[in-house]
Amino acid sequence: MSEIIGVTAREILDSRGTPTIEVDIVTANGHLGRAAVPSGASTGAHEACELRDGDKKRYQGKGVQLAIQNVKEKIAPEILGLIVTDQVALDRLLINLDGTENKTSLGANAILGVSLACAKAGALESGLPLFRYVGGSQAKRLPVPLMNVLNGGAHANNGLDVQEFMIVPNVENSFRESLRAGSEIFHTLKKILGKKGLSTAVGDEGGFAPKLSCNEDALELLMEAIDEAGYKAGQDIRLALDVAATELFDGENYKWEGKKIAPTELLAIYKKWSEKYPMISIEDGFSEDDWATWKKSTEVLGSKLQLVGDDLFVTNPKRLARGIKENTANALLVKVNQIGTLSETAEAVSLAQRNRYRTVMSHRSGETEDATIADLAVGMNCQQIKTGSLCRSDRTAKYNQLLRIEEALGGLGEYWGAEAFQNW
Ligand code: 2PG
Ligand code: MG
Repeated sequence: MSEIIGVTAREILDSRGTPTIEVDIVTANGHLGRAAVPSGASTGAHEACELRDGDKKRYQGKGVQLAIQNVKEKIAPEILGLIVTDQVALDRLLINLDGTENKTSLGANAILGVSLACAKAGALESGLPLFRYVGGSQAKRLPVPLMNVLNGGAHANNGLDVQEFMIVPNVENSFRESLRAGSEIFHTLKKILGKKGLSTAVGDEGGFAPKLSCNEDALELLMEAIDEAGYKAGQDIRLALDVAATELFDGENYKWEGKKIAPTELLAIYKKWSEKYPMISIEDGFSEDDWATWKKSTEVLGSKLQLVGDDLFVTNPKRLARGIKENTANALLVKVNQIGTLSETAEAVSLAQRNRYRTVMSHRSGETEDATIADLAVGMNCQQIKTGSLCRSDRTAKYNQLLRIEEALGGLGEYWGAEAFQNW
């Protein structure tokens, strides 16, 4: 295995047209690992720091020149000469070099770009596809996708409180066929929206973003589309939500359809929906620091529903450890840029899996053509992946990479299917 001989970074544009950082790492054997960093809109307060320039004259303050400077001037001199496959040592070095709790000194975007580019160069150096390099010889399971076909919240301007209305396919116990089902339902939904005179323009994650009169109308639309596409809701397809409730919380109540409702009222709505619809998973049903309601909701709904902590855990092993100790939530959303290195991501995933929390590898609403998370989902044996809708290349790039992985595995690949959930 050869050493790192080149490190560089550049400013590129993400799917929202906002700058982000891309890092290249070159090895002595001539391999090039390249990684681009994603960016959220509904970010949690406890996430690792995304360093932006704040210079209002460039990209409205969103430039990433400082992060790039940190890669070139502070990180590169420290990692040149390291063996590229020593990922844990490299990540530890980056964490120590930064020296802060939330990576505020170098920026988690700078650090993550280097960490992932190194992993990709390491995979090439080893002659392995990334999922194999990360997961070893036994990595062979394809995750179930949670497909965000109707967008609201911070990802659209249609006034819907819930950020993501998702369909969850488990068709013919195959990733490929489940993807096909998702696409067919997506296109059927488009026709239905058109017939009803509703907008078919899409939000940040490629899902439709029509103006509806209430959140439940979105669930009804999904049920209609599933049926009309020829699938059975509750059998082939289930429903999932990301409420992103941190965005709705004022410290006491939740904003809901123009009113303010108490946490217990919101919990009652989820309970009603879970009885009325084939709901399988609710992410961020409550705010990131509303631990009390989170715990209560786990008592009330946790045996029936998957309850996913996103802003609650921010892929941080420390916050996840608290959740495990306090019986709060039962699944972890995994976002590489919430924590900032590959090794810490793997640590969070492993902690979740050892404690029987399900793991959902996830994109951000601001993405790029980089499809690394598809490989990480398989490599880290995540039961599920959340990577948006069935259109827009920033989203389909990840599905397409999963198709390639499925093909590479030949007959030996397995779809997580029903087993991905506590009770499909
Ligand atoms: C989420 C994500 C991704 P964002 O809340 O789960 O869907 O959105 O990247 O805007 O935080
Ligand atoms: Mg979320």
